[in-house]
Amino acid sequence: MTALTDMADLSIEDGIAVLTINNPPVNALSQGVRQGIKDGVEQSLANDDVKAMVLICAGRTFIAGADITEFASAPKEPGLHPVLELMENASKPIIAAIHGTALGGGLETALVCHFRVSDTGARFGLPEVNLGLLPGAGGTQRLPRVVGPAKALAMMTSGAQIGAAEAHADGLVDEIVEGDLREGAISFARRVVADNVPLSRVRDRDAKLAVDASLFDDFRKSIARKTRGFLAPEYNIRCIEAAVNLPFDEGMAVEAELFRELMSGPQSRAQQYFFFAERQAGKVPDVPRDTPEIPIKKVGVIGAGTMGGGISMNMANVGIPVTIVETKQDALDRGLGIIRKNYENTAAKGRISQDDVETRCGLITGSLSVDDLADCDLIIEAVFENMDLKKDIFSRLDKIAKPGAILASNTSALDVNEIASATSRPESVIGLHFFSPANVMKLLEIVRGDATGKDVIKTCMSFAKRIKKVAVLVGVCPGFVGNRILFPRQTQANQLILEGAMPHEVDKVLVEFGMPMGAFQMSDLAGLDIGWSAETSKGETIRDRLCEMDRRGQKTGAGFYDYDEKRNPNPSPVVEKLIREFAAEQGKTLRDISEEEILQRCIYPMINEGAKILEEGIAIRASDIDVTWVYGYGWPVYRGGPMHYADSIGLDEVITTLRKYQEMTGDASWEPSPLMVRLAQEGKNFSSLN
Ligand code: 3H9
Repeated sequence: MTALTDMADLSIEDGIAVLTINNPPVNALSQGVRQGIKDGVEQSLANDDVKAMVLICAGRTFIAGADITEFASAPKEPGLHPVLELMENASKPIIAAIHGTALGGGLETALVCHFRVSDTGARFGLPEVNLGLLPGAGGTQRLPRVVGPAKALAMMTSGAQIGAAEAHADGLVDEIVEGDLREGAISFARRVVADNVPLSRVRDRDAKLAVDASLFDDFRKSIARKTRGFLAPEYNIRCIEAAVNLPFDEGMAVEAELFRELMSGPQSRAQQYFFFAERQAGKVPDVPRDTPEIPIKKVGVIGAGTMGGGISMNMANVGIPVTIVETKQDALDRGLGIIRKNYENTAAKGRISQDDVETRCGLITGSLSVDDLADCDLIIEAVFENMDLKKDIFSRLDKIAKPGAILASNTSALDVNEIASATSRPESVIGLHFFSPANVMKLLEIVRGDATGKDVIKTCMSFAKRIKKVAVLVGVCPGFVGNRILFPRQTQANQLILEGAMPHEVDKVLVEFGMPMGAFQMSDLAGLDIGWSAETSKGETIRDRLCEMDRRGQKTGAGFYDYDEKRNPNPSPVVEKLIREFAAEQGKTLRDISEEEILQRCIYPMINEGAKILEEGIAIRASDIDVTWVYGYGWPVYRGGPMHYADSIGLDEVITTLRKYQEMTGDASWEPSPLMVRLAQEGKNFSSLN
């Protein structure tokens, strides 16, 4: 065996050159890999003993793409394009042997090979769109030639992968190897040589490119809602159009041009940043990787309401038995009924089978007694936000839970330390804040109390992955990271409507910024009567008055908006009149407020709050705040998150704007956080803290 570089080696076995890539963890196409492939192919071509080449990877996967860490620096030779050209035009057959995932530049490398074999578990995809990019090494031109433009559109605009069987049926994989992949690939190569199989280049295949003229526009319409605001999906579509309408080399030129444009733009910068932010969030500096974990085999959930039900579905979805406890039989029946209905709806859409519905429902047991949770390894309390009630539940859990069981609260804002004080084992207590709907939203805010054990933290971080959530570890403060940042935005939105902007005008700005809904749509969805009571209401705020009019949000068909039968919000003349009268009572004169002011007044206080959270050590790093807001509240990932957004504007600019509004409103809460001021003075940004 000859080492080509420190990431690739070559061995020749009876006329077959085996080029092995070894660049853990995911065999990304780093400089040493590109160099290794180039040298390996050149040496094999020059060696008369070699009749064919196999390209294979060591470790857990085939090449998972370009090395994203190299994107920020100047390109290093050799570039990927000349290496792929060398391979595609080689006079001897090259066979890609694929296991794990062939993604992005990895799949593009496989597509210039003359043949592809894989093991049964291999997966294939072009996920560049998730980095705000498109496949820039010929993938946009080659994949449609193999799987057809319709499937290429679906794969490239979503980043979705296909499995080995589907890839084989599509002709992307020539043979699936049941046994040892290396042996199978070598024997495939020998057959190619023995049978003198002609070398086919994907670039020369045109048979699948004939499509209906309407394909592209229909497809655009079908993804418009999901991809609103994103540039990359449209750019991927344009490349596939070029593959269909132009000769190969001209299609490649379109790909190169659009790739360059995306790569140098802010969306891709934000999405690449976010890729690493998400992975960083899983790392807790003072909880080492080898910290022992508590095995979680059975989970208990207290409360069968919307949150408790959604939380329980997460467990059942991955095969973990769960017991839900309620106080009354009818509430329990209602909760279990809703869970079944949710699963039935998913099955009706074809996303799971009827058997899955039964299996999952079968994993969920209802009970009216907390005592039934005595054998659970993790118990999650999901009752309403009342400290006395929560403390009472935790003191009861303390008496019945087995030693070492994790006692978690799904509180969205209350003090986890105070909850823990109701037990004799605060080291076992932690916050697990799920976001509604809990079976859908990806974020899990894990709240670490002063006494929470490291094994409990480690277990919960791993458990989050098991139930397919992205976990962010935060400290205790009112609202933790997510809701604490939401509060000042809602405060400003409520101020703005007393100064002249109507709710739908505020919401329009936030939605155009990329949020899934505006501040008032969110309030209406949550219910305006949370924390409101008819007995004590004094009509002191717009919200009080709306609730007094029984406009309590979507559930009553009216709140800040009027809702039609399909729950579409419409600006309400009643609310507009109410706002005008209320402002007049308060002696306020309404004025025209620009969209720029609405945006800055809603978003900049969030940035400032994020800075305070960092200063207090409530979040470990700025990027954790961004992960929280992208996965918990739908902040547009193409803007990276509030802290990345601040960095992209520049902290000096953010501070100047905060001071401008401080002066205008006379409100001290606009005072820029000392941390942000210090960073700006040092010429640094939030990302320097990551
Ligand atoms: C591209 O190919 C452009 C070309 O079209 C054009 C070129 C001209 N680079 O996710 P994990 C790291 S764009 C560098 O936790 P898993 C990751 O940061 C690329 N590093 O593991 C992490 O590091 P750490 C298109 C990478 O098993 C570690 O590997 N390809 C890359 O859950 C483990 O990652 C993609 O977008 C990379 N490409 O999932 C695929 N990929 O341990 C991106 C990963 O220090 N990757 N790392 O935190 C993935 O989707 C997943 O990582 C994968 C494994 C499914 C492969």
